[in-house]
Amino acid sequence: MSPGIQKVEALDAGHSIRVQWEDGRESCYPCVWLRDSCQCPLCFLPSASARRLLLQDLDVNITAKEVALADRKKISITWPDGHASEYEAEWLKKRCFSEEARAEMQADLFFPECQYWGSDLQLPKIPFEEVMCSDESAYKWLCTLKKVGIVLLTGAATKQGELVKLGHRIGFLRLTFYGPTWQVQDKADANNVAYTNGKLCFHTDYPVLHHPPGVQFLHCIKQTAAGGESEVVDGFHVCNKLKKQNPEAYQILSSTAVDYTDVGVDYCDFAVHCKQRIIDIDSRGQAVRINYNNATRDTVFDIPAEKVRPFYAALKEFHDLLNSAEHKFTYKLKPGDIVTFDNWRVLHGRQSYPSGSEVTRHLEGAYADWDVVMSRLRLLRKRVLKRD
Ligand code: OGA
Ligand code: NM2
Ligand code: ZN
Ligand code: ZN
Repeated sequence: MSPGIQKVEALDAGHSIRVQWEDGRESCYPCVWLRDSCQCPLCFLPSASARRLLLQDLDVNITAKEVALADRKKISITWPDGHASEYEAEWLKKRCFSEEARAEMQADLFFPECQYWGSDLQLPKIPFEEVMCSDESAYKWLCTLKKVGIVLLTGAATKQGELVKLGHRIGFLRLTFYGPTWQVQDKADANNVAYTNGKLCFHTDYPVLHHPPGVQFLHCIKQTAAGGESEVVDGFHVCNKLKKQNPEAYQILSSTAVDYTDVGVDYCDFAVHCKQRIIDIDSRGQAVRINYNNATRDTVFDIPAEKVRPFYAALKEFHDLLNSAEHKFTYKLKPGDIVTFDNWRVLHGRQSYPSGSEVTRHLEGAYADWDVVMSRLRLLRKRVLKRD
């Protein structure tokens, strides 16, 4: 419950409204935003929770003609053309423009909490069946996936189809050229290095797509006796380390556009090309997405020759930090395990394993987009914590 409103007044020649709350705090709202955010049925379509008002009908220099307070829980504004708007205290409080209030709202929307880890990772585990039938467990799963970047679901059936069920649990899976789900096995004439028995160095999947899959699922159906161990590393944690230890390498990797390529046939034929910075950063220089798969990094390299060697030196620094004993966590999937991880943050790899005439190792894989996963996470929180 938000505090009631003590007083409301126009400010700044009618361009802003100041609200004084019962707890002594105050908030200021620009009139152009208030008019744009009118919740009346002409300006807002509640069934879509969307604005009906057209920007062409918004006067960006608008001022309030009259401001009134109704029973401390609501303010009303009359605009120069006679249009009237009402805003509830609670609605206004959430949208306060103060730095603290905005930070609180953003945290609520985007779950920014982040726990970095290294070789000391305590791999979070939840039974698959619980995630499938309990909202509390599904909420815990997705909260932890967002915060830690990796969660192991245990006890799934050892046959194909479990990831399709998991996809239905969140909403839907991400289709790619490798199919709705895909089979990681040692295959003849493999159309991807993942489909061999070879070692896979730390990578993120599918940097050749402009919007790489945000979340990855790998379901172990069969596991080889020798080799085939999994490795993971917290890419964001390593990026922080690299930035401190070698700012120049960090600068190069976060600014150089690397060419990626993937050409072949699977779900359908494909010829995919893309440019990505290996470390995508936000406006504060913080890593927000790692785009790195050495196998699909193109031999075409669109930078001046003199920048090539410094680039490789920077990449090697990153590679060495990723692979340091301090940072990497090694484990081995058991049949029935499903590892779920943040493919924008966590780099993964596997040890090689012996090849043979029979299939000794089989993982089913699938992708989901963060938008879909975050959507489910918000809905589960609302239900589990009984809040809006
Ligand atoms: C992949 C992959 C890991 C494994 O298929 O992209 O990383 O353990 N597989 O086989
Ligand atoms: N697979 C596992 O970037 C990549 O090529 C990742 C994708 C083949 C679907 C591998
Ligand atoms: Zn209106
Ligand atoms: Zn992979």
